Amino acid sequence: MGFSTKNTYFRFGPHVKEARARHQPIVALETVVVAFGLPQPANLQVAHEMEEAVRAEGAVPATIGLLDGQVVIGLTPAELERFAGDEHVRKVSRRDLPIVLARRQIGATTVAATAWAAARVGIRVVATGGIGGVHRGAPFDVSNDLPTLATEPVVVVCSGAKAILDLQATREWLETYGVPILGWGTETLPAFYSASSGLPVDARVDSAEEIARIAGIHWALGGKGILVTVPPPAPVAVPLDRLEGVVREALEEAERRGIRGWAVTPFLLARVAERTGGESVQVNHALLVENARIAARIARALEALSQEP
Ligand code: PSU
Ligand code: MN
Repeated sequence: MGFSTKNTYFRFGPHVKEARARHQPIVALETVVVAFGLPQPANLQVAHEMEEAVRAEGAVPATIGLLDGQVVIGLTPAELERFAGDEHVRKVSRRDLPIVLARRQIGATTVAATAWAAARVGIRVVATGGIGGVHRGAPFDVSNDLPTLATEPVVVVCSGAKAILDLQATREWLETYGVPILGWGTETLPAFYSASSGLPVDARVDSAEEIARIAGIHWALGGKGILVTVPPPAPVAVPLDRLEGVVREALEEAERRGIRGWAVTPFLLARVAERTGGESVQVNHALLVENARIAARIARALEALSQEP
């Protein structure tokens, strides 16, 4: 027997099926942030608000997750709810895909697994909060989000990499693998909770149309991922040094408790949320919705560009 490449491993939600038939712009959204990145009940609320933000900009949201042995592209509201409160949900990065599919478990997709799935079905834009990256003090711990950006032709809209990471090393990694980093109305890389890390982006961009043009050329030249970084909304953003103490304490605690692998990021986010009395959750919430909105505008601009003669 051969291993068939005929794809029975994907299933489209009804709204995404319709959007594809009508050539409407689509934005892929991840589910790890719902299952592991935010506390209840904010998680489900944010997931809905992200979908609404995409719709308000004239695009269609495709929230992605694994159910019953398939990658679902466009979870229904009832399906999405399962990701917000089921203790059996697994965090799925690319290495976990075949395992969770074979076992027909419920799996929330990271940025890596979401971007990978999006690329398989021709969706070119993904929105998230902060991507994974190179961990501080553990340069061998590199999120699969980075190599996925190096191999999949997608625009990932985020507020930089999470502040718990080594941002300079993350930036260098992306440079090595040819991933352009664009700043939405900014010259410097945002730092998730904060407007700026002080590190430069590769180019400041001020419109979705310009991003679409850059992406179109990148792909025509054989390039793959592009990172669009959006500063967190000003009213909720916190100064860079404000949360640094809390982040350091959380990192030390993770080390002391021997937290490793996939569990590191959810642990750190939860600790920072606790120690800031929910302030970090408020910023995370606002930036996720904003990033979804901008991703929708980029998806629309890409769709318009693809229709040019
Ligand atoms: N953005 C957020 N919160 C999150 C994430 C992104 O605002 O929790 C998730 C994404 O799914 C991303 C993952 O892929 O964190 C990174 O995890 P790791 O460092 O284990 O690769
Ligand atoms: Mn890791």
